[in-house]
Amino acid sequence: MERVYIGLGSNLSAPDAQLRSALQAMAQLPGTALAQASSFYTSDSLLPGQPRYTNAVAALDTRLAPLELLDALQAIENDQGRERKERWGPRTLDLDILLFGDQLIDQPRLKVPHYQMHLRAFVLYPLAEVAPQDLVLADKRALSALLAQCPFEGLERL
Ligand code: PH2
Ligand code: MG
Ligand code: MG
Repeated sequence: MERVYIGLGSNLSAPDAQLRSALQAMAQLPGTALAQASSFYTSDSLLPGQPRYTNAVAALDTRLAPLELLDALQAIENDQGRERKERWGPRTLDLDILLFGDQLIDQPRLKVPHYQMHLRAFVLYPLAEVAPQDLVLADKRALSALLAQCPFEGLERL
């Protein structure tokens, strides 16, 4: 059993409802329990000209292997109407594996910890709600140190 943190994001088709559906779908995955979900936060898209995002982070306990979980999350994205056109395009649902226990994963389909999580307030602040205060990432960075370098600026907690 591994404790896994998932970043949820949506900026199309009623984002808050998309995140609620995704939380329910993740809770029903085989060998997986939803331990906790953060508050929802809104922020501008990193790419200008797109609708605002709603983001959250979920803590899961799972017996799935990393690539099995990735497949399951992509199936949920697809079920909720995700269209994969341009990279970073607007999306009904984005589910990113942020952390997978204390595993460092470097595979073509999956890199963990998520490569840009340290730059993203919309990941770090909801993660801090559901993770232990003294969380250290598999690459030895402390969550508290990442938060200290990432201003809350631009985030609105719902
Ligand atoms: N995701 C992106 C691009 N830009 N901006 C916000 N605020 N939240 C996101 O989740 C997000 C984004 C691509 O994954
Ligand atoms: Mg993604
Ligand atoms: Mg993403």
